[in-house]
Amino acid sequence: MNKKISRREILGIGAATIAGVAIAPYRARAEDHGGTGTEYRPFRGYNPQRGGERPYWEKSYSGGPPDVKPLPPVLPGKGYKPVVVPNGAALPFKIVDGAKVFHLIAEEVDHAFDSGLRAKCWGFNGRVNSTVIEAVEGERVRIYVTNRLAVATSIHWHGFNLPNGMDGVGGLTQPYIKAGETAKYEFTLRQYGTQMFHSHHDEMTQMGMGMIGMFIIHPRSPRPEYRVDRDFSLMISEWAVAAGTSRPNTLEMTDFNVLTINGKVFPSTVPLICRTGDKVRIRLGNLGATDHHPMHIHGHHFRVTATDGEEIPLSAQWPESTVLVGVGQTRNIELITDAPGDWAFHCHMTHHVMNQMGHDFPNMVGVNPQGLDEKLRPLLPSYMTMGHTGMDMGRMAEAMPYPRNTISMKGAPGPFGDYISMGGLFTVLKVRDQLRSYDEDPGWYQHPPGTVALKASEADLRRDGIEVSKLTNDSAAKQHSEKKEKGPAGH
Ligand SMILES: [Cu+2]
Repeated sequence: MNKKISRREILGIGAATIAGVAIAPYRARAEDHGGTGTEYRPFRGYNPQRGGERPYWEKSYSGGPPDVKPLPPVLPGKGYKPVVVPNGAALPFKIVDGAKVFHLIAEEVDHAFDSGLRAKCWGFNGRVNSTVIEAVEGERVRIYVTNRLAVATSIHWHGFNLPNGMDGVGGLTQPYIKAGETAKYEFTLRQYGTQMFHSHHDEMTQMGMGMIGMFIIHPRSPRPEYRVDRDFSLMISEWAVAAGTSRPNTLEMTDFNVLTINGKVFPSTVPLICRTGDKVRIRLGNLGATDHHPMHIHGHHFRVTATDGEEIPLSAQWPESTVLVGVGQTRNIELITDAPGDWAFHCHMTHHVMNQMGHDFPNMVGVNPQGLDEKLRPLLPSYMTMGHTGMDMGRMAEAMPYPRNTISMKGAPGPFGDYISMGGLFTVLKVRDQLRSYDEDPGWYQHPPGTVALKASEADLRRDGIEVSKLTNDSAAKQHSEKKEKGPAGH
């Protein structure tokens, strides 16, 4: 968890951009780069003054001439602040004749979900689930897709207003991109918001193998409130990787055992590092196969500010600490990180914060396995009944032999010497008063004295009349019923 994060991982700016390769002058003239219709006019967006006057029926902004004249390209750091992609990076681009040119390469990737679990997945440009395309409203984008897989594919731009023939549904709106071929997509971004892209050919296999990504479009003329200190992009997905195997099973429909953020399970998810008082946006996308994920933050509340790329008027936003991100949906949440600490941010489905969980076990909770273990040991010397103490297996896992290519169901050593009994769809929001840099993990939170839940002292127990030595199951029940009859003490 304390590894140094490279600046590139954090900034997510492509190498070509940094090196300044083939970048045209910042202010290219609009008429230089394609499109014969009228010039694109930035979406007015939500106007706080006009918020309540939205008509019941409103155009979806998808209509209009598909060949609008684009606006000049904008560079990261000049017209927008790049998103932060934990465990990933933005795709490099170059600018040619006023268009932003991207090269997406679909290929097999030997992917590490965690240090102990690798699988042959399919992804883009050497990454799985964590290659982000980032652009600005009104820009012309030209995206080459090279298919280095052994099978055909096509790429869909999920949530985009674009010409039908650029929509990327294999066989419906375009011919397949066959093995070895390179296709060209080109359109003008007539919107802004958090969108996604994914394979739209044999989806069950190809998306299940990892062919998904986030596509962030920044507004051309952002309102002052759009500016944040931290802008995170998190893609959620789910996988079925049986212990000992090295390929995701894309036939699985319900029993997923590897739940990921940007392709990683906890504890390999890079934490979200913030300063106290930062304005923070977290963009969440879900392109898993089946499951919706209620993403829950600790110690804070947020507002859901955008759904599927459309902003929610301020008057319609409400505070939450859990946002449901359904399959195929994006949600933007915004908050001020005003409480220092190491705060959990995770899916609230309890089976989704486990790693490589198998579900075909008998229920052993509360069973005393001693006799059974003794009987079986002559036959199987290393036999150990599992599950009778629950699934708190972090430490036990260290002592037990593991099948090849598996990871502990949950667990990472924490700051108190105990395991953090979480895995999967779990990350940590690290908020600090002082940070050397956003790019460096600040380590575990140093709690102010007296602010950690520790074992109660004898003095505490005595002062508050908490008698634990005399408690039996019966006396606990008796105390409870006495209380009910008499009402709360002192009344
Ligand atoms: Cu979940």
